[in-house]
Amino acid sequence: MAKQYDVLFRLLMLGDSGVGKTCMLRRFTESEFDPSHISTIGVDFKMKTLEIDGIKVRVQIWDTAGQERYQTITKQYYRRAQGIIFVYDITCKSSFLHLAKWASDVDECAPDVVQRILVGNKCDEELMRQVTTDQGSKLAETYGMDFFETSASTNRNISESFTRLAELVLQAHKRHVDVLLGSLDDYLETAALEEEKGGQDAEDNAQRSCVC
Ligand SMILES: Nc1nc2c(ncn2[C@@H]2O[C@H](COP(=O)(O)OP(=O)(O)O)[C@@H](O)[C@H]2O)c(=O)[nH]1
Ligand SMILES: [Mg+2]
Repeated sequence: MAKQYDVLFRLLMLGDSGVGKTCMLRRFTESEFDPSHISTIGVDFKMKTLEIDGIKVRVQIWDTAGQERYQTITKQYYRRAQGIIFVYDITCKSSFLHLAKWASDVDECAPDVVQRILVGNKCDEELMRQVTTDQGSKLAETYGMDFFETSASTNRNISESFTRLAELVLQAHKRHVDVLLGSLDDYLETAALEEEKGGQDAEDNAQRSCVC
C-alpha cells in the first residue's frame, strides 16, 4: 500500500478560552465554521495532510482548553509539540495581554527547537477591535515569531497560518527529514534490487550448495 505521508508533526494551539482556537481548527481541517462555543475539555486533536516542497506532511493539531484548571493537562503536551500557535482575539485586549503568560509557560516546558507563530483571530470583527495590527506584529517581532491576523468565520489566513507553522517545523527538522526520506529511498531501492536479484541468487545458491 502506498505510504500516505512522509513525516508526522505535532502542533499545539494555545491561548485564552474563547479566542477561537476550536473554530480555527475546524475551519482548517473540516472547512466548517460553527459559531457556537462549546468549551474544549482538556485536549482534543485533528489531523490533516499537507504537501510542502514535495513532502507529504501529516500534522496532528492539538486543541487545548484555555482555562486555568486544565493547565496541568496542557503542560504535558508542550513537551511533545514541534510547533505552537499562540492565539489571541483582536477584540479582546486581555487575551492579548495574557500571551506573555502563555509564552513563558512554553519557555519553561517546551523543547528549544519548538517553532512558534502568533495569530490574532476574529479579524472580521473590525468594529470591535481592541488590539491593532501594529501591536500584534510588534509583539510577534519581539518574540521572533511570524504573525497572522485570521478569521475562522471568513476563512482569512487560516490555511496560511497552519501551513506556515508546518513549513517552519519542516525547516527546523529538515536534516532529520532528509535522512529519514533518504533512508526510505535507499531502503526501497535496495528492496527493488534484491527482488530483481532474487531469481539469480537462488540459482547461484543452488550451484553453491552443489559444490559443498
Ligand atoms: N467573529 C468571529 N467569531 C469567532 C471567530 N472564531 C471564533 N469565533 C467565535 O468565538 C467563540 C469562541 O470560539 P472557540 O473556537 O470555541 O474558542 P476557543 O475557546 O479558543 O476554542 C465562538 O462563539 C465562535 O463563534 C472568528 O474568526 N470571528
Ligand atoms: Mg476550544
